[in-house]
Amino acid sequence: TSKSGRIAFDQYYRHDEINAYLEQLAADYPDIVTLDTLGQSYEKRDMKLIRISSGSSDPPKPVIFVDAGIHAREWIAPAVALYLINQLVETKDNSGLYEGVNWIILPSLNPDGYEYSWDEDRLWRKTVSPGTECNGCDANRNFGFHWMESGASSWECSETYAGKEAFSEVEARNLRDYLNKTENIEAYLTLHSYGQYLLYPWGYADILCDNWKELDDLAHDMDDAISAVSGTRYTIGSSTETLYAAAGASDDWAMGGAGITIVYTMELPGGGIYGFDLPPEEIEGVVVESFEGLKVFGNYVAKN
Ligand code: ING
Ligand code: ZN
Repeated sequence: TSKSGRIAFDQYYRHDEINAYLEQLAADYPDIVTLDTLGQSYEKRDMKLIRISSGSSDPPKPVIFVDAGIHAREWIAPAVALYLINQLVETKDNSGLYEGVNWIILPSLNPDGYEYSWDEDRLWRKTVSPGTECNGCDANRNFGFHWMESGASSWECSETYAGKEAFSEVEARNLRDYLNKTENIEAYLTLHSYGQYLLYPWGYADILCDNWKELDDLAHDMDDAISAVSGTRYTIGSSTETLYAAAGASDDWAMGGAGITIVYTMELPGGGIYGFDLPPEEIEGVVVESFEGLKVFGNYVAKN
């Protein structure tokens, strides 16, 4: 097993263990790490995030925001976020990656659903907020930008139930409020699985965002860096043209609501019987190759 710092990438971690790791980094690396919280989930779990910065803020640096775990069952996503954190903070060689940019990383955006996927139903996707007939809402259909216009359901029991109203879910509201109040966020990337896609807006309709060509080019550079490690290839394009139309996703809101210009949904590789249950022994390969893509992403934001 490989252990870099005090975390290993041959297993998945519970929400509490993820938070404990972030706390440990804040204690051990106070010069570059500060902890913050997005707020609490429906079941009052703390949604911790970590800011990684070399300190000097004059002139202010662009900020990259990365989240993972909005969908409970996509366990490889928090693992990739943790590896990104681990490599940025605990590997001296990587300090150049936060010279020109500040990173804010939130590894567990749907902690209640994530814990439910450990304890009750491995394939749980949604939040756990109670309904009448069925519980939970697809938080990635709950954001208030062209909400419910496509690819989302008004039926509570659907896997893509968009909620009673936009931002019905506290987790989505917490992300909205944080992105709104934080200055200089120039890039947003949300980690999902599976299928190996690098997707950019728009997801709500078959329309391309203004800077789609820039996003397409950068995604190809990220894909090249990933495939150089292992041969893994990503499919690149807008969410609608590449996968399907779906309104209310966090990436569309990051661009359309928060005004962030460099925006991706990254669908990591799958594995196991259902695709979401990548075996623990395959975590390492995925986190290592994905990090190469995230480096390209970070360096681009730092220089542009
Ligand atoms: N896929 C994303 C989903 O929420 C997506 C794909 C993202 C579609 C953004 C449209 C917009 O359905 C997974 N695996 O969750
Ligand atoms: Zn997902």
